Amino acid sequence: MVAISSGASPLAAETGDDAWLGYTALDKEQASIYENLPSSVLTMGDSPVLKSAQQELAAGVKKMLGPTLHLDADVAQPSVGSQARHVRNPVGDSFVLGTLSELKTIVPKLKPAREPSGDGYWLKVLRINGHKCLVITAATDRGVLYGVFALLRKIALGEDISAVDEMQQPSAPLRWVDQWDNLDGRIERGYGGPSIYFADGKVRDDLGRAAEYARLLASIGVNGCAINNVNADPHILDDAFITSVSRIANVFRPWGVQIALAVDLSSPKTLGDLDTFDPIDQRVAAWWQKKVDTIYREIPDFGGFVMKADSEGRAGPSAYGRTQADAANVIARALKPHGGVLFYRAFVYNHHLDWRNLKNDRAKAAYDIFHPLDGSFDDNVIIQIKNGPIDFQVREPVSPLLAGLPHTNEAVELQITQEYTGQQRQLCFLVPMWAEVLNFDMRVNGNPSTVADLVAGRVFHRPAGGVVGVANVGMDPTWLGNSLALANLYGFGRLAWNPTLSAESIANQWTRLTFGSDPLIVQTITKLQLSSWTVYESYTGPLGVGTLTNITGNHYDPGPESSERNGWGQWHRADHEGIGMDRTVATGTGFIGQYPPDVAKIYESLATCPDNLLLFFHHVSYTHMLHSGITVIQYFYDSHYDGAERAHDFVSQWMELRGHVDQQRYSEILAMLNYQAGEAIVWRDTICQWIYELSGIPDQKGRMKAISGDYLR
Ligand code: GCW
Repeated sequence: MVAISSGASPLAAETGDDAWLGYTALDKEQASIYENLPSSVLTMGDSPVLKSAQQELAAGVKKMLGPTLHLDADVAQPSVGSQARHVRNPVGDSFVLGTLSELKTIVPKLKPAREPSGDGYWLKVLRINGHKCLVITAATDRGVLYGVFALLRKIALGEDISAVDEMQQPSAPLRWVDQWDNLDGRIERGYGGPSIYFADGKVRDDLGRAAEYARLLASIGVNGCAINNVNADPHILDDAFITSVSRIANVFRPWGVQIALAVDLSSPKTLGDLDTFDPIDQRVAAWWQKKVDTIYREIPDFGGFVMKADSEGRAGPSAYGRTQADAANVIARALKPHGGVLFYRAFVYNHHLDWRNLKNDRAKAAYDIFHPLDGSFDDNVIIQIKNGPIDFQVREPVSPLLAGLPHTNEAVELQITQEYTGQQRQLCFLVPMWAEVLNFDMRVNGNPSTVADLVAGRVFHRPAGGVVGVANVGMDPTWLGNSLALANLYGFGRLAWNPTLSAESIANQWTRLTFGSDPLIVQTITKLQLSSWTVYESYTGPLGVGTLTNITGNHYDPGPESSERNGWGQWHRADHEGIGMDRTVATGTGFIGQYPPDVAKIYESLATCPDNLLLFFHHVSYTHMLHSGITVIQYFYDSHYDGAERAHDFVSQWMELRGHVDQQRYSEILAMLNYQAGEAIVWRDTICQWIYELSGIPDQKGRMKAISGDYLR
């Protein structure tokens, strides 16, 4: 039985390093339901992952409840042969940590209703040798570690675990994050400080922060991390560099997070001494094999590679007239004997499209290129598909390619770093968007088939697949640049594990784990987070218009004309008559025809296309009437004014928390929200003025006069 003590003041300064793993001490009343928890831990095995599990459990219980758990190393046991270091039976009430096969050595009759497999775990209260035990078991040590984090989360959230019996299986086997870190320490589209891995072209000497990151990732069930930019520097594969990368793998290993590298297809030529990188050349295949063998000698549990080819200036198989499958397979075959996988990105498109041709459409590229290759990728290739057909805009439909690869493994790529959604200088909680994406029903063959089911391989019975998030955390104490943005990383992992969780429950949990359970804090932050995506959308890109940001520059400020008259293909086609891209089959680019028929039917017709994606799929006049009963142009004005007002309101909501949240986070977030309120006005005025000048139709409510006076007549 544990003796409960209690603790820390909720107003103590917080830097944010611990993120949602602060394990704030529970107050006496909250802690009282845990009085009967066991006071020792029996760990069945001594792998690094199990050791992390044991230490995490002990640290979490101590911080939240007070007592120090006795670890089994403290319990004297007679030693027998190779089992010398293992305690084989609980000697009192215990937490028992171990795989199911280990557990069965002491509880042979154990028969769970359903056995956990892969990374799944089982939390169960059991009598073993007459002792009450709280068992945390799984098929693998990693599953046990996930079970420990789940149990600690339950305690932090005040859930009763006295008779716990919970089996959890992750939705998809691969739940990875990508980091776009350059070897010089800068991070492409990173807004949380410099790289935690690299500085000045080398792996950092001090990898303490990387180890902390691995712990955070493990706590949300993320099992892989590609550590460098997909715009890959070939030097990542220098033999000497691989040796230093193995130090990163060493700090990740205890947390069950496999590391992976993004690689450049031209490496055999640019780094090696071949005169070609033609994927079907035998010398090229041999080069990759030798390189991969070297990596596995240094990093036996290496996860694999991520590849961006023929995209935004990257080398690709097109240089030799080969296909994306040729490129993927030559590398996948080198990884295969070692159990590695290749995430091959579907973000392949021509960024020199002729904008004058109204039939051209960047959104079509991924499907046009990859769908015909379906079935020709090896089974350790996973096609990594951005959630939308363009590029992480504030609102896009789901990429049709997700339903277009029945014979190929696939993963959906989400963007945690807020490249187009405020760059962590504005609040934009993306979990509601991702929940929509993962639960979107593609109606493959007219049957229910959500994106979550597709990427997990449940629809087409594929062996591998998953969810990837571009995280881009950095050295900033808050990891992502502001402490509220971290809810996106937390939510990513939770949704990747279980896509049926609601955005609300995730926001609520994250807030309690990060800021404690003061009801005012929980209510206020949850509400702010949940409204932030649609608020951001309303003043930066309503009605599915796509990006109105400065697309050729910082991807942040308003710059609606920068999308047009260039080859990047992020067109909104706004002119004096109307706005939107006609992507219909009937009169437009035909993009809609890439969806399964049930979905295509909804988008093709103006009568059924949802308002929030109208301009993504249709070019309409400014006076087109929305389902909501107002015109497109008036919606633009209303949405921008309403959005700016709601962003302003974030400030007053936050100010309710003065004296409740520690001063440091209070002031930092207040400053951010104040700034956001100003930015929202800049957006509102820029976009309203732009669209007014284009359309010549004034705001019915006359609001723009107040800003711009006679200039707008
Ligand atoms: O969104 C775009 C970004 C690039 C990025 C690219 C990609 C890493 O602006 O910075 O490159 O997508 O996803 O490859």
